[in-house]
Amino acid sequence: MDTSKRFKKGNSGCPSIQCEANREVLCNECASGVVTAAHRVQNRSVEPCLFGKGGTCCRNCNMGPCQIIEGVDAMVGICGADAPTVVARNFARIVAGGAAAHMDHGRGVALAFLETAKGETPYEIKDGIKLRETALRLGIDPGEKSKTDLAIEVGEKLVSEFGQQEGAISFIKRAPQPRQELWQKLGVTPRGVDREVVEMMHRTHMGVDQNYKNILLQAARCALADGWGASMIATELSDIMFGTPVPIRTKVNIGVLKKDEVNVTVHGHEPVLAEALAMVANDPEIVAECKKVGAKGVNLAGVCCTGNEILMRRGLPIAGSFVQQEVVLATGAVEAMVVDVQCIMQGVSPVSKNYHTQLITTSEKAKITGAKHVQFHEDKALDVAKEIIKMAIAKFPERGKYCIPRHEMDVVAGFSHETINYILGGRFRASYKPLNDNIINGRIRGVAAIVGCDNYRVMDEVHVELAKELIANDVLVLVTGCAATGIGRAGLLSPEAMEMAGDGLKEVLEAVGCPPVLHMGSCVDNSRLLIAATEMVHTGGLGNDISDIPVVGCAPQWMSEKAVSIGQYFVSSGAYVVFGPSFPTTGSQVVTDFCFKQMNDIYGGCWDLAQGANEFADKMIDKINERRKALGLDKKKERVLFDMAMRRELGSGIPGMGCSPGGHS
Ligand code: SF4
Ligand code: MSK
Repeated sequence: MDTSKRFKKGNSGCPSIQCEANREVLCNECASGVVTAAHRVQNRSVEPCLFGKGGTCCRNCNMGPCQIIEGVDAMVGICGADAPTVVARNFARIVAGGAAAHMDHGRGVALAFLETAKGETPYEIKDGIKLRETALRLGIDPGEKSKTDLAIEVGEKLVSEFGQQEGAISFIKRAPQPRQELWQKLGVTPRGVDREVVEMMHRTHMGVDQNYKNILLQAARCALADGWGASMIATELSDIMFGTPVPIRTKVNIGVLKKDEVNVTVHGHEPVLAEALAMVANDPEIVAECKKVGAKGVNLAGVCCTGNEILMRRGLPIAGSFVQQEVVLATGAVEAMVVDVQCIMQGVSPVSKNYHTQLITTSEKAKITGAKHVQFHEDKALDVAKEIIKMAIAKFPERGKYCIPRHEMDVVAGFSHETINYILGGRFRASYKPLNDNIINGRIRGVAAIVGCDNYRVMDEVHVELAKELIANDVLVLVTGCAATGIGRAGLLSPEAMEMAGDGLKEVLEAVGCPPVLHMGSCVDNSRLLIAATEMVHTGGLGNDISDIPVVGCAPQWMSEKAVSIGQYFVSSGAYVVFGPSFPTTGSQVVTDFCFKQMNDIYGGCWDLAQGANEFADKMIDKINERRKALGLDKKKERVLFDMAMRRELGSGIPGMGCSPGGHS
């Protein structure tokens, strides 16, 4: 079937969306005939199935599919499975799916690291200090070992943890001691990375684990193997290999595409190919090829989390978040979109067919009908990167009508845990002490993480409005993933945005000179947030565990299974996590109560659900205040309540605002 024709009939045109950059592209003649997710979501005539939405549809065996209704005796599965069992199984499989994606990403980075350590790739070991620190954490004595020998030992140890069967994964020891003891007591300490996903899939097979609490314990173990295992391995080894991020200025939004350069967008998640493309983009051979076709050079820009990886480390711009991936192509100005794995909509293939754009897949795990496949190999990284860029250059003369919107926004990114430590304490006394002190003295109310995807089913600017409300209430905000890109588009990732912060937070930000919202990286980099929270505990004065500190998290527009795995590893680590606009267990009140209430008794952290920026802010600030009270820090800090007029007031003066592409007007 020719998928390029599939979405063309009758539903293209100018969709109703709030995002100015997206509207400028999709309502332009250059996008005529193009159909994107913005159109598909509008034209969908069937609402999501209630059984699927609430987690009560089971298709784990061929006696089904069975649709279950909690409390109705006749509406259990043919096998007798009740709603809590089915909902817990479905939830656990979402966690396993998300964790598996991070695990395969982490394994890829670890194998590339080992090859690099052995001198078999063009990459290098850039951060020798972090290599030594990581070795020590793994129980490896760096002694007088050469960088090469040490890197090989570290690489071999971490690669082995993917297939480890017994014991505990190494980075779990970075968690606060009481947390490690709790996990041990509950039996949720991950034994190996892959093992926990395999066991999760086994236990949710027909006729195995049929106690929802027991299923959810393994879901916790599986998620912890992601956060404190695979994701942390991916982040730490990427930092050692490609450099630990430091603050860097760059731009985001579709306007970063260039009219006189060959635009190559890198989309997906893995940093290895994007790094290679960045290494060759200014090669004299490539520059000469560009000249031949009348282009000034190659403009490398990111989409989704591959974008966040090269933004954090190289300062390359991000053209779009998840919901903008097809819109970026609909500019008609992209010579090649190069994709690796995860969050790549199949819709990019038919959209690319409307233009000269070459869609290129590069992973044997992720091929797309209609795309050209160029297999990436780390050992030939630069050759493959040059081949891809030359394909893009060859497309430049074929560029037809195009429309690059004027929207782009300055951002400052690159806030790794190490950087925050340095900014707060300085090179010689790097420490989180100033952060803890300012939380204790009340200038900073607490810390909130806004993470995860953007989503065409969400109706308004939740990320941006929420971030504004949090900082105005003296809450320092940390962001990752596509939420970071959306918040960046609205101007909140620049130091100038400190004007929107409450007086206390502003005073601190002025002293250290950083934005009120700190971009900490891609979705695997949520492991940086675990380390930051742990560091706050170790610094002292805010309790003994992550469940004590005034820190909360949220994913208001979650889309991917990875977000659920991330949420669960934060909950199991003691954080309060709010998701929206829906939660996948609502078909069972029993399981939902367990996630929203009883998990708090078990882990000191739990899930919650909210819709709209106000409700998110209410719940998150209430939880921060509750934790402050428990720590005896509740003397100050009246809550500032926001109405729409106040929001507009805060937004004024920030050009290019109003770009949550999920929003329908
Ligand atoms: Fe139905 Fe049970 Fe089979 Fe699920 S496992 S499809 S509930 S019979
Ligand atoms: S890319 S997982 S849409 S953050 Fe990491 Fe963005 Fe969510 Fe994909």
